[in-house]
Amino acid sequence: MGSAPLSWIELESLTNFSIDYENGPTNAQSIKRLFGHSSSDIRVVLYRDNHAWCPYCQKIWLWLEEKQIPYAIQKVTMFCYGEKERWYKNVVPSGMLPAIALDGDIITESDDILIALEKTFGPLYRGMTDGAVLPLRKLERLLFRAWCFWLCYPTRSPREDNQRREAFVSVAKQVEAGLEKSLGPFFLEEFSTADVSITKDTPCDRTIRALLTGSKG
Ligand SMILES: N[C@@H](CCC(=O)N[C@@H](CS)C(=O)NCC(=O)O)C(=O)O
Repeated sequence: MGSAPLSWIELESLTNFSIDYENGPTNAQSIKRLFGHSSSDIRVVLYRDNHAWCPYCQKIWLWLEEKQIPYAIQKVTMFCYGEKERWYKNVVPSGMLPAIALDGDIITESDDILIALEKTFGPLYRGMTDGAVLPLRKLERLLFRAWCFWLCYPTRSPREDNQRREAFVSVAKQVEAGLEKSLGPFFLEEFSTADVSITKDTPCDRTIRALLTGSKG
């Protein structure tokens, strides 16, 4: 004999969510992160996408979390989900994400944002212009271009498709070799800006699916 599925209210009563959005583990629903500081210590506002998947926003998110810089979050609609909020267009006319307000100054472009944050709060182990980080940032650009060229643009033939796939695999191998060079789990001795930059490219489940199934979906 089957039993009726539980209602949402019944399910909720079985959960014990006591999430500390401000001081607990990172959470995409947070609108303020304090890391034990008080709200008056907040100097940064991060403007990010509602659904927390914009990889460039993730880059800044990760950096702020790793550095434990208190910050506030304002969520913005991406064009693919609907109209961009008018208030955000007043802040950033292009509507592009991410952006930050740092002591009230608006900064866009994820690399420029990280450079500005580093100037104010210091680098995340090794900074954006560090000699060890620069080649890894270049590698990230190659990786991004390779998967995007393979998966975001139509190909004229299976052969061309295969060439792009192989080009991606070749860059992915360079990334793997970069990781293998270090003794630990990060690109350099400690978690750094290099990891933040390259991590931005990893949540691409579409790439993984395409590699595993051979279909671009
Ligand atoms: N070069 C920019 C690229 C940022 C970017 O492409 N952002 C996309 C989201 S991933 C965006 O804002 N698109 C507008 C939208 O979807 O609303 C950066 O590094 O910040």
